[in-house]
Parts: sequence; structure tokens; C-alpha cells
Amino acid sequence: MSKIVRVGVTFPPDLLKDFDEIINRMGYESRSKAIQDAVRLYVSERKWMKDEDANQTGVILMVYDHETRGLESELTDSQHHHTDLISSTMHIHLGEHDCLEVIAVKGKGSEIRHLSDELATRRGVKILKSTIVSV
Ligand code: NI
Repeated sequence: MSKIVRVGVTFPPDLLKDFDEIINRMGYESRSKAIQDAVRLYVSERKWMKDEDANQTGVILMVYDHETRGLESELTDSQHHHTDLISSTMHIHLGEHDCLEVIAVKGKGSEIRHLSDELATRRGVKILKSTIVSV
């Protein structure tokens, strides 16, 4: 049996409530197992990031709150710094606060990862999903 490591994590209450509702409906008996599975999925979806020298292509899908101070101009700056990577961007105004942006990318894995990380870690970015494939 491999060693288990205990970590402490903080959650916004709404996020934890949604998570618990979903895992209860699915029949998970422990929150730890559900969180392990969620983290495993997160890691597997980002395996492409390790293949840094290969040519990759795909889309970055991002939901963010456009009212977060300074966020829109930071996101635009990031995209202007990577015009060589970005083929196209689609912006959809979802509601009062949220925007959806779909960014089509093509280039070296390392550069796509850099852009994806730069966007994902901004305050106000709620969801960032990348679907990237090697070509
Ligand atoms: Ni918008």
C-alpha cells in the first residue's frame, strides 16, 4: 500500500456545496476519494503539457467575470503577446458578469502551456479548459 499524504485545502462554500451534491448523487462514500479522482482527471487532461517540443493545436475555453478589476485588459495583453500562437478568438457575453472566450491555438506545446497558465491563474478567471492535441 502506497503512503497517503494528508493536505488541508480551503474552498469557497458554494463550490464545496456543488461538489458535495454531485459526489453524493454519484454515490461517493468519501469526499477524499472524489477529490483524488477530480485531481487525477485534472492531471490527465494536462498530460499534453509535458510534450513541450511537439507541435500542438486546439482550443482554450475560458469563463471569467469581466467586472474583476483590470482583468479584461490583462487578458487582452496576454493574447497580444502571443499573436503567433493564436489563430482565432471568439467572445460570448454570457450574462451580467460572465464572459466565455474560446481561443484557438497552434504552436509549440511549451508556448501553449505558457499562455494557458498565464490566463488560468488570473484572479476572476473561473474556468479554464484546454483541449489540445499533438499534430
Ligand atoms: Ni463579454
